[in-house]
Amino acid sequence: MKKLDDEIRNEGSINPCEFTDLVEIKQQDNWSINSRFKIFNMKLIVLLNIFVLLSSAAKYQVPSIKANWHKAHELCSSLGQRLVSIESRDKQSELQTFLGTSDKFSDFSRLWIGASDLARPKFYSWVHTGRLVTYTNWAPNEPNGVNGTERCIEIKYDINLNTNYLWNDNNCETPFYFVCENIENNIEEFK
Ligand SMILES: [Ca+2]
Repeated sequence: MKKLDDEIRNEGSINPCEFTDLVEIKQQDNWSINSRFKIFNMKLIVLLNIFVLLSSAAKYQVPSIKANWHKAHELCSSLGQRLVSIESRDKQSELQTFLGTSDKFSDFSRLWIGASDLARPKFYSWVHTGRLVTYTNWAPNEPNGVNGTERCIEIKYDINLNTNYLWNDNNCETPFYFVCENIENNIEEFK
């Protein structure tokens, strides 16, 4: 009877060799879990970046046509959008991210944005809201209003320049590509 009790008691025990194997399996499991966690994090980061790009791509567009500033304003309106406003550094950064993915954007790009001083010389305002331009990203020595003919704002990219995506006032009649953006239903914008 004692022999039988000993056999039953020992049935659930683990000999030293089996225990070593289990520790190795446990370590392998931990490594596997850590690796899978890292891969999951990497996938999550990639997905978030794709989401940001798709979100900005859906918000902005560069139509496949060059137009003077006035026509650009009309065309954006006809698309249910507006010529883009850039009211902050964050918005400027967001737009730059989008432009880098646009097929109309090249190493030497010039695009109209929605500001001019047509309403009042030397006082730039956003065409969609009439608000004065406060945040600016002018290129050096701009706006220079050459001969009084440069009244509309473009955003410029030149791969040879150290600084880019800077603003310049230019002749409103010059045909450039332009950036339209969705109109946000934000009543605060008009207050
Ligand atoms: Ca200029």
